[in-house]
Amino acid sequence: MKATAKANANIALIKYWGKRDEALILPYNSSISMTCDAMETITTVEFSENYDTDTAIINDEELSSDQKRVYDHIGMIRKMAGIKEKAKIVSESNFPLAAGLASSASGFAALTVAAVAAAGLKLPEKELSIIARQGSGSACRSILGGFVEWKKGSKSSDSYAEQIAGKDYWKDFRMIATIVKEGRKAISSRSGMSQTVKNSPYYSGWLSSIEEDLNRMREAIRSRDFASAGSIAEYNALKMHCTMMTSKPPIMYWKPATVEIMNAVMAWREDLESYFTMDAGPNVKVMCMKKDEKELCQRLSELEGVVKTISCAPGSGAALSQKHLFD
Ligand code: 2P0
Repeated sequence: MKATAKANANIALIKYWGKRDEALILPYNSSISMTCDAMETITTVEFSENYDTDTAIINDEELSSDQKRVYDHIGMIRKMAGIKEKAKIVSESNFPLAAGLASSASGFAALTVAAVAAAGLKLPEKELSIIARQGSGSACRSILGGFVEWKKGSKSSDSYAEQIAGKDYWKDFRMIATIVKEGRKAISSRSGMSQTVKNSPYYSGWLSSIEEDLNRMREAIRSRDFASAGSIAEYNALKMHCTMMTSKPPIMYWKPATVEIMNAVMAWREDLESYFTMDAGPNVKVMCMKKDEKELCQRLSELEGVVKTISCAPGSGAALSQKHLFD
């Protein structure tokens, strides 16, 4: 059987950084994100007796068998469905991969929804989120649209994402992914967070400040308070990066252009209210309200190190589509 799904990327306002269980991908802390409408992955999965092995083609490149995560994920879903057929997977994203732009989030969310349907299963969002989480933690948030919280839970069955507010609740919120010249990241977030948990002296400080950030962010979203949401998100991202920079060896995702954008956003704030957040890569995501979107994109693209901007409004959760990527 064949099925196709679409999923948007998500950008965290309160970050996930560190696993208490690396096999099941259970996080040390809950996180909150916005699903982003302009960054999308489409994936078609077909299980068939005609295939001798699992194959995956991602943005026109075939994955080798040692890129195990995708094949492990398919294997897990195949086992759940009690089927034997091998799978063909074709996936396309409309934004740069592996640059701290949440490509694994939209990728594993789309893969989960497509593979579950192709395997003949019908599952509620909660179960899809639990499955997506085991492919890539942040993917559990991309199952849902709008503003989303991934509850850390106490075990696998209660660690999944729930919606705080739908995509139409705060339509004017914008997340502008600002792509810099330096490109792809040097160290994967998976190994980066594992090292940080092991040896950053500030990781305990990160964890002890999270509950307050989560409470304040939920409240800022519910009351559509942009100054609070932006400033809490910005400070939360800086705290996360400080835990990375103080691990051994240090993890430094920032490039000169990253710092240039952060400084510019702070300087512009007097006449143009915006806030920044960064993930496991050199690109910066800048938050603003719709009324300032055009002017902000213009100013960002005039900065020396900026290649392009991708402006996102709150987007939909993952969903099946009738348009397959192969016959
Ligand atoms: C986040 N990031 O909350 C954080 C902030 C990066 C920085 O989730 O190992 O690709 O597959 O669970 O989900 C990136 O981590 O890591 C991430 P795995 P994932 O968005």
